[in-house]
Amino acid sequence: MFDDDTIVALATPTGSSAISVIRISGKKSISTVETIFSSVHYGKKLENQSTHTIHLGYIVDNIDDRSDSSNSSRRNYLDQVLVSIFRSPFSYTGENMIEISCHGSYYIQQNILQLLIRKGIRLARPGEFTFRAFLNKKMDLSQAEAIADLILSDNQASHELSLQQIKGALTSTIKNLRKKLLDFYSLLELELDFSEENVIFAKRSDLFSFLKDLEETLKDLIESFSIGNSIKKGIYVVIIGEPNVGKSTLFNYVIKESRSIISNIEGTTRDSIEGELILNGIHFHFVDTAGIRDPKDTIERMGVRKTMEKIQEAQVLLYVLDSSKNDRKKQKKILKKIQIIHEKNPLKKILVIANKSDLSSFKDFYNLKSKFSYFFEISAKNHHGIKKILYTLSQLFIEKLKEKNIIVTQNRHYEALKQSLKEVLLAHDALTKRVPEDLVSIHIKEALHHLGKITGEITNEEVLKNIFSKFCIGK
Ligand SMILES: Nc1nc2c(ncn2[C@@H]2O[C@H](COP(=O)(O)OP(=O)(O)O)[C@@H](O)[C@H]2O)c(=O)[nH]1
Ligand SMILES: [Mg+2]
Repeated sequence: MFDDDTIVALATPTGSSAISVIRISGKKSISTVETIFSSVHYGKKLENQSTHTIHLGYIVDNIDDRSDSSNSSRRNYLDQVLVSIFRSPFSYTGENMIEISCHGSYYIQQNILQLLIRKGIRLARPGEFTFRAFLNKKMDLSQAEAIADLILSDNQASHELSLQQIKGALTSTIKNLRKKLLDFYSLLELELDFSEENVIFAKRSDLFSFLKDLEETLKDLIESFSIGNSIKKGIYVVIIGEPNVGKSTLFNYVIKESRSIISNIEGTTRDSIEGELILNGIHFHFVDTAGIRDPKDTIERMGVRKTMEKIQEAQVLLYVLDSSKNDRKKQKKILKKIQIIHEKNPLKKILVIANKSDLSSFKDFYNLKSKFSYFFEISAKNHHGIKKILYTLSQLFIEKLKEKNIIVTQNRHYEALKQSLKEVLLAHDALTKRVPEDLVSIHIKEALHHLGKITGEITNEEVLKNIFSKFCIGK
């Protein structure tokens, strides 16, 4: 991974398009492109051009004897192109870079690439441009990872999250945390230095509040991962309830397709079916399930088991009930069921949906209403009241997004933060037990180490390989 070859890759997709961009980075970028480029201004040399300039000309095969005009028939004009020059350190990678914008044909793309390879440039490995940017301190590791995410993001919310990380919001938060930890560390060291003289630099209570403050910040970041991660991957909304209450009708309307079979025969939906929806820029996966009742046969039993699995995956549960069919006894039963689900899954939001409002005359049913923070009365069949549910869904997450200044989206960062918090808690504990200061500072050192992994100040080749292999070639 660590060489100084000059590298090339197609930065745009292979195949037909209006234009394609070929990227070259490394010491020999400009001199090599010079040998295959012929400017429209006769005699203009790329080597003499300054950074951030664009030049029109032709990519020409075999022009070593360009001065010999009688031999011009030997020139093989491949394409008319624009060549952009970025000189070190003012480029994406920090090295000398060239971008050739050619016409987007497979033939042209491949021929220019091969021409450059024949001239001694090698094909870039996945993520190698960004890796070099990281090595040349153009960005830290968390920013590089965000670039991979940005390319993959397919909705507004995850796009915003990656952009925020590229701009360095996480970097500066981590830097701040490290600074706090270092301050704390120096306080401890000072106390150690002067321990003989019995001088106290920091009151115990100050040290404790310092640690508490750190813990809070770390916890906040760790907590943000659950929202960050679900926004990145999409939020699972699982529709559950007894058979025949209208789950599939609601599902189909929400995802605007008739994918689920609707019928009044109980137990029709035996497998779970998924559909996608983007609400206010947030990606939701809706899952229609078999419903939960005592299954009548093996296939239905499998369906019910699958429903239970889907509940585990969900961030949100839509519990649908048939409001036209509820007597007091049934209400109690349902209430109990929801409570059990809630106890088992305290972190999941449960939206209770009373369907078939067009039929229900049994208003007594609204006893239930006061018991839930999210209760909706709808008619899935008449499309009545569904907008409100969707609005609430998107608000639930938009609000969370707004609450947090900074949101952690990478598993790697999440793990490092958790390990860091663990060490801070151990330090706290050690301080409480009045163990010698140098034992406290061991934990602080460890906490610093784990934070350093996020930004790449502390890293190993294995981790780097893993991160950059996820990129596409050309990035
Ligand atoms: N009157 C009325 N019938 C509905 C409504 N929603 C669904 N249904 C009917 O209830 C039956 C069961 O619906 P379905 O969506 O298959 O229920 P599921 O078993 O929970 O998936 C079908 O005959 C639907 O047409 C509604 O809002 N009002
Ligand atoms: Mg169904």
